Amino acid sequence: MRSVRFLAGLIITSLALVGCTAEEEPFDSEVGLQLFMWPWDSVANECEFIGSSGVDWVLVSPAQEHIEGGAWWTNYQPVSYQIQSRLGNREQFQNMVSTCAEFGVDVIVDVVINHMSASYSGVGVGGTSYNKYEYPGLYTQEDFHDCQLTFDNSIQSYADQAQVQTCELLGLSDLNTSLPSVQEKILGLLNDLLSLGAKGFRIDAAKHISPDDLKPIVAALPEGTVVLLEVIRGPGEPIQPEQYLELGSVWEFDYVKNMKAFFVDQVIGYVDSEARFISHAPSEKAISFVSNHDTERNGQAINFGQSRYFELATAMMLAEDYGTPMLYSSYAFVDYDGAPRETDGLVDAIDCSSVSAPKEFYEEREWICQHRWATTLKMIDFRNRVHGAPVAEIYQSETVYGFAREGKGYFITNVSLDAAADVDVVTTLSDGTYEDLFSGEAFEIKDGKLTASIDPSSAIVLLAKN
Ligand code: ARE
Ligand code: CA
Repeated sequence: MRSVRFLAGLIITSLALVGCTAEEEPFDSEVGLQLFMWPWDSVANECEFIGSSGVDWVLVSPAQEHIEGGAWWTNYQPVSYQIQSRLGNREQFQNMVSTCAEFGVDVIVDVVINHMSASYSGVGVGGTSYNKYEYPGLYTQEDFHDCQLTFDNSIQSYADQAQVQTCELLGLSDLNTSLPSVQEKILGLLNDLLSLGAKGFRIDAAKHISPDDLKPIVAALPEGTVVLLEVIRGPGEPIQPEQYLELGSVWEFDYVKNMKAFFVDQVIGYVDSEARFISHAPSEKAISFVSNHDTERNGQAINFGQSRYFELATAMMLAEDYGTPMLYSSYAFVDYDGAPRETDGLVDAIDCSSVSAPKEFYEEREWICQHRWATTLKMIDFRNRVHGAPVAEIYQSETVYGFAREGKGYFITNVSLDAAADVDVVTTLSDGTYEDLFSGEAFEIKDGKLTASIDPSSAIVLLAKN
């Protein structure tokens, strides 16, 4: 019964949000969800649940026709601008977008516009015969950069801006994005996706496209198109996310690293709020996240195998007031290249309906369905309810980090693997009995303070009643 009432509450909350127009509800107050490698039909089926959980937008994997092959990353080697991939065809894409729109969920699509394939020749999944630098009806040799800055034309050093933006990333044929004719073709792809109902884009490898080249493309997009840029912050590099902020929002990769340092390595110093955010992109232009498809494979982030930490970090992200949080939902893998299960070159349908909590072990290719975890759903509700309340009363000691959302809510977590922690902390909440959103246990607030023992690897989250 309780859970039914809880869901009904969520539905009302999200309907209230859906009722707001983009002007009333700034992008920074919304919650996103990356559905990595989800086929269009499965996204469509999941969107009713996603909308009711309070998620406002989903980020889906690249939709362009790509090279054939078993690895997941073939989607990042386009061979044409047809909307035809292992995730579905054009009709399925359009159906996904319109179904999600019914439930108040916008679709943001990952677009690969810095490059085409690295693969030298073949036939794409939509039937296009291609050679590297020759993509029939779209691009030919002179549309590509020939950087001549390295022995193989591939990027060797991230310290050299010209290399990063005009040489080949991982050997991928690099479009000469400074050419108006190339910009026009890219714009053609983007407008096509918008015509199918997409709300905006993740610009893949944006770091590798000069902001000067992106500017005319972004400027030509209709008002209200969401532009999110992948510009990974690398220490000491000449290209930094800040150079792209006039074009849109950026993912803050240092946020991901800090979350891992805190939960996995238990380096508590990093989370100290102000010190941490000073070096981050400004909140209103930043996407905060616990992991994406790259960081979960390269060791920089908490990954699905550390599911309890993933759950706690996601909760902390939703409790904080930095950036636009993006949740992540993915599948288990053993090898870097491992793709989800497929039949005849199409990713199999996903069914998350039985998932409500993290598990300790996942089988290879099993869908994790992180966005279905009950604590995550409760934290989305928490985020909506504390909206606008400043962070206050930051508390930190050894393995514990806690903070209030002034008068509205309180979050505290203990990242220790094996030791409980006793705390006696100011919460800004009024006195009374509160139910912890994480454990369901009752906690007493007396003289504004929470006096409690926090279990290892757990959190206590309290929400003001009004
Ligand atoms: C695959 C193989 C490669 C092979 C290549 C060509 O793995 O071994 O050379 O094919 O045959 C994805 C996969 C890649 C895959 C590629 C093409 O992740 O493994 O290569 O698709 O199929 C940099 C970029 C950043 C990029 C990361 C991966 O700046 O933009 O590298 N991220 C995006 C996507 C990726 C995707 C691509 C771009 C390409 O999210 O999933 O690649 O479309 C420092 C720098 C960062 C740099 C990072 C890693 O931190 O600061 O800027 O990120 O190092 O090098
Ligand atoms: Ca480039």
